[in-house]
Amino acid sequence: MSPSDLVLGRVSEGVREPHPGRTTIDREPDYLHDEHTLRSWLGSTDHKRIGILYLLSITFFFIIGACAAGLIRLSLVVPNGQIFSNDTYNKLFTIHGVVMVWFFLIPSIPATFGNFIMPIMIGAKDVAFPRLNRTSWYIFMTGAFFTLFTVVVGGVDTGWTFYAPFSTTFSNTWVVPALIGVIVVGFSSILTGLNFIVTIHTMRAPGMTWFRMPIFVWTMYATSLIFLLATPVITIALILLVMERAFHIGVFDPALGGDPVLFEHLFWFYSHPAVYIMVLPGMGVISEIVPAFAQKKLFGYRFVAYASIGLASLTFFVWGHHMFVNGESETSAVVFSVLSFAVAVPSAVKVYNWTATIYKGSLKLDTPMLYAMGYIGLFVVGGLTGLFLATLAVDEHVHDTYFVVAHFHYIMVGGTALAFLGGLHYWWPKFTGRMYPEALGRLSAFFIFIGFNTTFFPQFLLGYLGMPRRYHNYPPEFQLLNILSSAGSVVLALGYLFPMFYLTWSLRYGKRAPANPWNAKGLEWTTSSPPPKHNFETPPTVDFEPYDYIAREDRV
Ligand code: HEM
Ligand SMILES: [Cu+2]
Repeated sequence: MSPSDLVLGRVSEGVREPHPGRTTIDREPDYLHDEHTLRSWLGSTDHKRIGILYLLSITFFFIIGACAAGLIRLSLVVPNGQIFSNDTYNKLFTIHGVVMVWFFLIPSIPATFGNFIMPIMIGAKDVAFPRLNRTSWYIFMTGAFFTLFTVVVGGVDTGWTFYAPFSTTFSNTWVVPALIGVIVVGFSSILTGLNFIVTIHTMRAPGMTWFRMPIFVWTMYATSLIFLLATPVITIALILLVMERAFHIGVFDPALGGDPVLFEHLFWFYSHPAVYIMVLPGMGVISEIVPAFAQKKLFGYRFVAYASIGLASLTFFVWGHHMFVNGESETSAVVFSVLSFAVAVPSAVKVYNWTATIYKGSLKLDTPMLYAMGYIGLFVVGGLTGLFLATLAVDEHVHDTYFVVAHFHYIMVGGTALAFLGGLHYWWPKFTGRMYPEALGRLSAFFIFIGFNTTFFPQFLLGYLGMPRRYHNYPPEFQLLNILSSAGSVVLALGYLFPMFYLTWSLRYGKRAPANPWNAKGLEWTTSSPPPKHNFETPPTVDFEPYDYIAREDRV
C-alpha cells in the first residue's frame, strides 16, 4: 500500500489505518514542516498556519485577562477594598473584560479551529481568500495590541461595555485609544466572517452538500453571519462614542440633545448577538466531540443544523433584555422578555440532541469528552439562569448584581472556554501530529470543572443576596462566599495552567499521532496528522453522510 492510499483513506471505504509517520520521503511536507523560518509563518497564507497564529495570540491574551481576574479575586477576599484603590480596581476589571471578551472569547474558536479545521472539513484546500485571511490576523493583532497597551499602561475604567455617559463625559482615562483598538479588531471579525461564508458557499468538495456538512461547519456559517451583520453596528456605535467624547457631537449627551440609552441599544444590538458568536462555535465543537466519543451518529442532525441558524437569527431580537430596568417602555420590556424565552427552544434542541447521542452510546471518557460533558452541564445552568434574568420581576431584583456575573460566566467560560479546551484536545493530534498525555488531560479537565463551579456558583448566591457587581467594598456578611469564590479561582487557574505546560511538552515528547486517533468520522480524519500543505494528497470526494458511525438506531 502506498502512503497516499493510507492518507487518503476514503471514509466510504472504511480505511482507518493510521498514517505510518513522517519517514516516507515521497510525500509533500506537512504544513508544519514545510518551512521553518519566522517569515514563512508570518507571511503564510495557509489557513492552518493562520489558525495556529491565532491560537498563540489568543492564548497570550487569555493569560493577560486571567492575571487581571486573579487580581480581582484577590481584592475581593477582604470586604473593605483595602488591597487596591477604587481606581485600580476599576481598571483591573476593565482590563479583564476588554481583553477576555474582545480579544479572547470572540475570536477564540472561529479564528483558531474555524480557520484550521473548517476548510479541511469541507474538503477545501484553503479558505476562499487566503491573503485576506492573513490580513485579518494582522488587523486583529494591530487593534488588540493597541488596546492592550492603553488598558494596561494607561488604564481605562469604563468596564468592557463602555457605557455612556460615563465613557463620554465622566471618565478621565484613556477611553478613546482603547476604543480605537476595539474598532479596528471589528474589521478583522467582519473579514473573517466574509471569508468563511464565501468559503462554505464555493469551496465544498464534490459531494459535500449542505446537509452533509459537519455541524461545526454549520455553526461557523451561522457565526459568520453574525460577524457580518452585527459587527458594523458596534463599529458605528463605538465611532459615535469616540466622536462624542472628542467633539461633543451630542448623540448620547442629553445636555446636547442626545440620549445615553441610545448607546445601550446600539451596544447590545451587537453584543447580544456577540454572545452567540461565543456560544455557537462552542456548540459546533461539542457536536463533533460527542458523536466521536459515543461512536454514534449525531442524533437529530438536521434539527441541530437548523437550530444553529435559528439561534443566529433569534439572537438579533432580544437585545432589549439588557435594558429592562433602565429606560425602555413596559411594552417593549414584555416583548423582549417573551422573545428571550424563545431563545431557549433552539438551545434546548441542541442539549436534547447531544444527550440523545450520548444515550446508549459506547462512551469513551477521554479528555475531549470530559470537557464536552462539563460543557453541557454548565451551559444548561448558564442558559436556565438566562431565563431567570429574562423574567422581568426577577431581573428587577438581580440586575447588576453578581447573579448576572455568575450567569454570563457559566455561559461564556463554561460554554466557550470548555468547548475551546475540548476542541483543542480533540484536534491537537491533527494540529501537531502529536498526542497529548491523556492522564494529565483528564486531571486538568477535572480541576477546571471543580474550580469553575467553586468560583462561580457562590456568585449566584451573592447576587441573589444583593451584592452588586463592579464594587470591591461589600458588607462583611458576604465575605465567606467571596473567599470561597476566590479559592475556587486558584483551582481553576491550575486547571488552565496544566494544559499550557503539557501541550507544549507534547510538541516534542508526545507520541506520534495517527491520522485518526479517535476513530472519528469526518474528512479531517482522513488526511494525515499534521495535514499536508494543501490538506489532502488528492482532493476528496464525499459519498457518505455526516457522522456515519455504525448505526445504533436499534439501541435508541
Ligand atoms: C447562550 C449564551 C449566552 C451568553 C454568552 C450570555 C451572556 C451574557 C452576558 C455577557 C451578560 C452580561 C452582560 C453585562 O452586563 O456585562 C448577560 C446578561 C443577560 N443575559 Fe445572558 N447569555 C446567554 C444566554 C442567555 C439566555 C438564553 C437568556 C435568556 C433567555 C439570557 C438573558 C440575559 C439577561 C436578561 C441578561 C441581563 C441581566 C441584567 O443585566 O439584568 N442570556 N448574558
Ligand atoms: Cu443578551
